[in-house]
Amino acid sequence: MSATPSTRTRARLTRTQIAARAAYVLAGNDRGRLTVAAPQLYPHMWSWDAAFIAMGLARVSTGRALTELETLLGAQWRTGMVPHIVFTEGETGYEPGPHRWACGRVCPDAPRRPATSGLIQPPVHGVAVRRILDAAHGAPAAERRDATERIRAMWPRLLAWHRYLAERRDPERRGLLTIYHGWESGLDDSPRWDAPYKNVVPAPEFVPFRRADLHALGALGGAAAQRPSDAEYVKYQWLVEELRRARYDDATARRTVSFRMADVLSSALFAAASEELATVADELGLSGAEELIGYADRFRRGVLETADDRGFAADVDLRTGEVIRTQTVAGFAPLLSGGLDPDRRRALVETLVSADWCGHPGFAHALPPSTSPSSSAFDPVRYWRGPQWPPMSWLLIWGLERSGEQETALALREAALDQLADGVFAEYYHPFTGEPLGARPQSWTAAVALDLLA
Ligand code: 2M8
Repeated sequence: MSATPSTRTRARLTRTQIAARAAYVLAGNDRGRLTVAAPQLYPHMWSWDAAFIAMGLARVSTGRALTELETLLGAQWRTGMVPHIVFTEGETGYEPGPHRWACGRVCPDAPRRPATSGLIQPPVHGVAVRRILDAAHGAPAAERRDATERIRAMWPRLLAWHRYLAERRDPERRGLLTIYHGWESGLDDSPRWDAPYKNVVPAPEFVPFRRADLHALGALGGAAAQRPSDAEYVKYQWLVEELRRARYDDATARRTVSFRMADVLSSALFAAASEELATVADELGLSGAEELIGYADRFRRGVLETADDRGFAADVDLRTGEVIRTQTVAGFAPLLSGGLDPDRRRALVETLVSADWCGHPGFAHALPPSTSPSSSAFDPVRYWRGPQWPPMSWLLIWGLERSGEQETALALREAALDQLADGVFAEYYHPFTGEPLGARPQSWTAAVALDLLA
């Protein structure tokens, strides 16, 4: 057992203190034009972290929030792909680092500088843009004008990103995004990927490299049991190798990479972000609103087609056509995409608050665990296999609000703020003890705190 005191004995911050400390954390992790995801464990910019960070920064300065997105979009590939990592120069503490990805060397579509990874992450950036514009509405005129101009300037890149996803990651127009790596889902070692990872078998001559993550977490006092296992990590590394051999070309990757899943959660987020961006286009008189609404409709339909009679959604293994049903938080994707009929929406919300999920009587905070405690795959400390993740709580609160489920949204918001009152801003939390786990301070955790308080 860890020596960390339980939430019951740890000091609790007031809401004002949470906000002040969260802003302080973001300032500490600020490297000028980007905010590192977490100083020791993730000393670079991550794509979906950057979107959440921008939402939090928007509560402090919409200008600084936009800088975050500009930095990320500045690393966009010629195809429109927004890479999952933008590497900060001179920082060698993370593996796989730039030399292992070798994107600029093997793929003509990748920028030479900055160095990036060759994967994607969930496309929540449009949600951030919408929220920055909303925050700008309440800002002084000069700040508002600046925000509007900068959103206009980044618009072609945002559209190119959505086009890339719709065209290259869903060429068969199922309304579901293809991913080639669990890392692309953002929920790296989720039980969602256990079955497909069985088919990922590194070549016998493949030599796995040193796991920098365990070293960094160890320095923070965290245990290896909080991270994905070694057996999984070898597969993660092997998939990077397969993608590099495919020169990060989507058509080649589709044929050669041994992991090809339709990710229901990313698809729901893509539908939602497309819808949000369409409202930005309308408001600012920008092109593409109809196209974006088209993506929102197509991907919403794709998500809902995977849902069972309680509205619970599933991923699809595109190599076999098999629908993979797991008891993970991704099942709530329809609350993010919207579009469920009222009966199934009610049923899904009831599932969410039931004892199998947020309402487990032993939980320190009634928040969504990454995996249901009733699943045999549940592990309360291991990464995306059980712990509660603040950005995931944020997404569900946001989705519930958009779906008109205000009461449940409010209850989750209160619980989330209660969890964050420990002031640690941890990467994830033990659902039963409330103990902070993983990296700390984690930027997106601080960012969602700021947004929840706004
Ligand atoms: C985690 O993923 C990275 C790989 O992308 C890692 O474990 O090294 C995930 O939690 C991911 O969702 C997150 O964006 C990233 C940085 O916070 O860390």
